[in-house]
Amino acid sequence: MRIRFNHLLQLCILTVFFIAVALPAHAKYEPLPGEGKKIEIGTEYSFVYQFDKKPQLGVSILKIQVVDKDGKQDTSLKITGDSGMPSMSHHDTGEKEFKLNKKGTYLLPVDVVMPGGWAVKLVFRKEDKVIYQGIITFDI
Ligand SMILES: [Cu+2]
Repeated sequence: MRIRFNHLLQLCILTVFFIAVALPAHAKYEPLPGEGKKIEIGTEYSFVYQFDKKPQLGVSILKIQVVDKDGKQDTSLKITGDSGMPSMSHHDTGEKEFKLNKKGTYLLPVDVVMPGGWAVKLVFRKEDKVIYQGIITFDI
């Protein structure tokens, strides 16, 4: 009896440990408000995002515009997006870099290959240092 109880206790401690480790890693991605809403990155930058059309099956383009604290457009950041279905890992694209167009808008194609819940995890870097992480979720 005593050994079983100890095992149970160990299992509990392990479970609590894994939850404590796993949750903050997940929570690092701030859930983003809707399209077109201004999102602050610290005090230096802010951005808005928008899809070229309401996301549907097929490729949608995710567009991001960054401005500095004076409201001037900024293209010095590196942005990556990892799109996939949180409920299944086999669609995950891994971190793909947004491409800048001539107008200084960051663009990333998001390929929605099946109906369900989708997420795009965004990472913003300034000189290779991560300054912001956010997640966009939507249902098709
Ligand atoms: Cu799927």
